[in-house]
Amino acid sequence: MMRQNKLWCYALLALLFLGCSSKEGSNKSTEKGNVIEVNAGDGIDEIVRKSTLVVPTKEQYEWQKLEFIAFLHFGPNTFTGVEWGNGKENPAVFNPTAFDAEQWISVIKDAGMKMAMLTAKHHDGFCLWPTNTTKHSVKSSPWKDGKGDVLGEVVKAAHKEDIKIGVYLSPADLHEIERDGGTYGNGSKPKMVKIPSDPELQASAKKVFEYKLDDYDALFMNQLYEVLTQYGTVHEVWFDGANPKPGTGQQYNRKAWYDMIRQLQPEAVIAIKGPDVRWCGNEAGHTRKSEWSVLPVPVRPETYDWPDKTKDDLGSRAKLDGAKYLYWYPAETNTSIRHGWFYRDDKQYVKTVEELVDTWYRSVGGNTVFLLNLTPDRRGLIPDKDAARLREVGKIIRNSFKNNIASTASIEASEEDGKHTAKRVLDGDMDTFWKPVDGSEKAELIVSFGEEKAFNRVMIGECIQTQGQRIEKFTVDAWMNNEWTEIAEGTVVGFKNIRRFPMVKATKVRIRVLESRVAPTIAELGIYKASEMLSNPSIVRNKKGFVTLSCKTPDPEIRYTLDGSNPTSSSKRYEKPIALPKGGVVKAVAMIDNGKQTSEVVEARFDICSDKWTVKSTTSAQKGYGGEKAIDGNPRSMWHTPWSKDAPKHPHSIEVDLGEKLVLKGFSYLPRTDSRLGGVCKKYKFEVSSDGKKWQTVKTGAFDNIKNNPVLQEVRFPKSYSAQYIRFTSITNVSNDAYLSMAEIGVITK
Ligand code: FUL
Repeated sequence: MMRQNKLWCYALLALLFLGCSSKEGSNKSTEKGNVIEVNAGDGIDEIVRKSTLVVPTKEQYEWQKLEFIAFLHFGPNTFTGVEWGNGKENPAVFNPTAFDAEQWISVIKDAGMKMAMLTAKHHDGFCLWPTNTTKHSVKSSPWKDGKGDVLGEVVKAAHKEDIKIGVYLSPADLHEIERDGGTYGNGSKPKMVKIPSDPELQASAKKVFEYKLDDYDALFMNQLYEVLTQYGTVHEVWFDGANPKPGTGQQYNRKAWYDMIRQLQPEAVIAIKGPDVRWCGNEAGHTRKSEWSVLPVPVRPETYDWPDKTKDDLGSRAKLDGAKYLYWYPAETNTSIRHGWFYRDDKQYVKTVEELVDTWYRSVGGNTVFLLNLTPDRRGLIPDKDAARLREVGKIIRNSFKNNIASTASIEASEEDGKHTAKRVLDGDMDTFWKPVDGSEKAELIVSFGEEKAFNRVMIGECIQTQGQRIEKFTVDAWMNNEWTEIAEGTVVGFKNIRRFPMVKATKVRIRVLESRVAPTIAELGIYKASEMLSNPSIVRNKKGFVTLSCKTPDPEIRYTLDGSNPTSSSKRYEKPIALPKGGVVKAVAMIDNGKQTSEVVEARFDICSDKWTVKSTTSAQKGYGGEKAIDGNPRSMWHTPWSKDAPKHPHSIEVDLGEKLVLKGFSYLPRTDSRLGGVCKKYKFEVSSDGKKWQTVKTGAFDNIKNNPVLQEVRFPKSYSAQYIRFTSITNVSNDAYLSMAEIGVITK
């Protein structure tokens, strides 16, 4: 009897609970927006449901559709060969000899890029347009007798070709730190300032703004005003978080910047240190396996300061749990075609077509916009080598995606919600979509060709503009030999997810959504036959100085040269490791089909090898991470100082005996190559000695931008030194803590 009573009680409670929750259910808001608040009592299921209500703003969606856009780093650094100028450059250094913005735009267009974003002002403060705010601009340079306007010419050329314009305006301004009476961090009190401040501009202004600004902020906002009012429509404004000289006390009124941009250029997205577009978190072109556009943010976006988001997982269910606000904050993958953001010289590494296409697949096909940096040279042209590669990239991408073999196929779904039929996936319209009923988190689509088709790419896009981002896991299966075989798998989709796999032949393709939020949507599906590229050879040299050439494509013939010329089918055939202890240039090409199909010509430059070198001492080392790892020719191993609690602090030194007297023209430092920043050196001292006792300091300095872009650092001395011993001292690292790490140390003798 007791038991029965208890059961009744439970049943009653359950009914009450169901009643409450269904009542609650009917009250659930379905309002969409680019920010959705999470309520204190919301459980994870409700948060996940809410995350599907988060959609991009119109401007964010228009930006996402651009897919592939160009950065252009150009300025005094192009002529001085540094990554970060110091603000003290003489404007006379800026003097391109054959500047032609139309060449830039034609390369950008041929590469398939849709926007050109110019560094109108980099950290050195030099303005590439004739500003009224400072003398430090093109007006003071000999280029076109001070009458030139880089931004103006880029805009003119871009508009002719229907390329959109973005502007990068560095908030950090070293010229305003360094010049006498400079405004940056001068301690001035913010006061109400009219923008534009110039009376003439005010007289013709459609609107005069007024904000509380200190001296530098006022100057900066006047610069912003000029670029936003004198050059037509701007579609992206890029605010860099980097600052070569932090600690001046300069504060920014970012809210005022954003407010003015919204009013002057309502179509523009505000990127990086801003609310619309997120930095992907690195400058190397690394992409996440799962790139979410819906992220938790801890405060209302209006009060957020947009810190860099570098973690791998930014938006999984685990990250949403406990969120305060859910926000549409899509990622932009930014990386440079060369090592470094500015043109340096002809020896500077230029990424291959293979590398660029691969990054395109991972970024555009991984739910981000690909912002690829181009480096106009001292002539004022995109270097020929880079231009040719970019044009090839455009050709490959266009050819690969010109024919969607699914467009004439038939399609059926495991389930439809009545309105959003499977057919919509193949109607070529990103605004229509297929969707099963809410609650069906798993569902599948089957595309039938009616005959066997060959293909190696599948592209899926969600209808993010109205349905947000929902898919968490899916597979692509092909119907071959009367059964389904899984040919690819993926995690999140968002605007676009492209899967690459070896060519298959099948009559049907199945997309199985295995996990999703509420219910998946698919706006478009594309199936393509892309021509496969022959892999480029890789060129690796060991400590002993032997160079090995290899290729991922099976059984290619590899031909190479050592005299700097481009290898052809009659060049020397690679058979065994090549001895190159003194260094040199190796150029190689892979060929199949008797030379009918060839890879790109790739090249590697080596200096003297470390075979004769020995480490004399290091100030300290973690067990297993000794100094010898810094000269072992293996970029994956490293010297690392101890990471115990009471670890020795900076400075840290390594002394190397080169085993012979050499004429040294410089040195190189390769930071750790595992994508981590622990112990990466920032400030250094480099000394040489002929006997290992008496030392001479030949260079002290800092590796500019190494934190964001930890690639090989090559430092040339103003003159040569003859020495047998070298000592490298790390004075600080990028995080200002105790550690130092070093993948390789090298010398420059060429
Ligand atoms: C970084 C800057 O410091 C680099 O010089 C470059 O402009 C890159 C895009 O952003 O933070």
